[in-house]
Amino acid sequence: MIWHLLGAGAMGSLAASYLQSAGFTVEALDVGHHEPGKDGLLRQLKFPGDDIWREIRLPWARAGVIDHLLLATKAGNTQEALSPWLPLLAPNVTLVNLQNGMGQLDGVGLPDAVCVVSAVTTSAAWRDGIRITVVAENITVMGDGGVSPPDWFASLAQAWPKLKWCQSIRARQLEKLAINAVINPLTACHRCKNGALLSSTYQPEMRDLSKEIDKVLTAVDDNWPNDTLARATDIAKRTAENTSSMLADVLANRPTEIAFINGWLVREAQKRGIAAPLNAALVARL
Ligand code: KPL
Repeated sequence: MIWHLLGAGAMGSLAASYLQSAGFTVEALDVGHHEPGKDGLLRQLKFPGDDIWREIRLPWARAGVIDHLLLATKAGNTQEALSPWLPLLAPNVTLVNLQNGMGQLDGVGLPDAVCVVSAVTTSAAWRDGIRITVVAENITVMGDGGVSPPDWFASLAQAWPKLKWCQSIRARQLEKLAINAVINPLTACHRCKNGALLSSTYQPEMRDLSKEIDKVLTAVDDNWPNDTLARATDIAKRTAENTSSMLADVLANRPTEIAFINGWLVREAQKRGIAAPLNAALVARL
């Protein structure tokens, strides 16, 4: 089985290393920024507690049908990155979506029989050139709405720490979205590491934003647990030393994923006639 990787950033490369450790072949799809003179991509990863860099090589994909795709581009690049590969996707391609945010696959032109497996992780890693520092290997859940996982999942779960199959994946996606909607924009606005949000300076802002997110998500999902502040606080603690992906984007002058995180919440709020001024302000600012 060949897995194709679209988006070899921090999380995509980390997932590729787990796939390789599980014995799968991983080939990279070019996203248009070909690293010159190379027949593939080189990545070096440092895991928590390690002081060595582990090297992985991802050859460029050979021509052929793509039947297993790991999508890990920035949410805003989804359409542009996927478009050239759409004609090569098998009608029943399995697409594991490891992106932040919601709504980015809407209308991109995937085959009708695509099986989308959503992956939700609170692991944290950041990339500097070819080097990826893995800050925390936390729980990752995957699911496609079905009770039992596909065949490949058991081998992957041997290599991917704390990977679980989850039937109620939509609830997990909303929980992750809520966490990202607090940590990412606040760290990006204040240019601080995730753990700094725990200081008393940022607590009132974190609390008010979490409350507004709970209000919107309660309208989206009757079973929303209303615990955004507690969850965001827990993840800020567990990933204290990480630079959030949104702050990394701001520092590198890249577009942020705000439209697919807080922007998604603002759109859901608008559909239901709910005010979400704090989220709207963050979208406007970032
Ligand atoms: O997902 C993240 C991100 O930065 O995008 C968290 C979990 C907040 C880790 O930084």
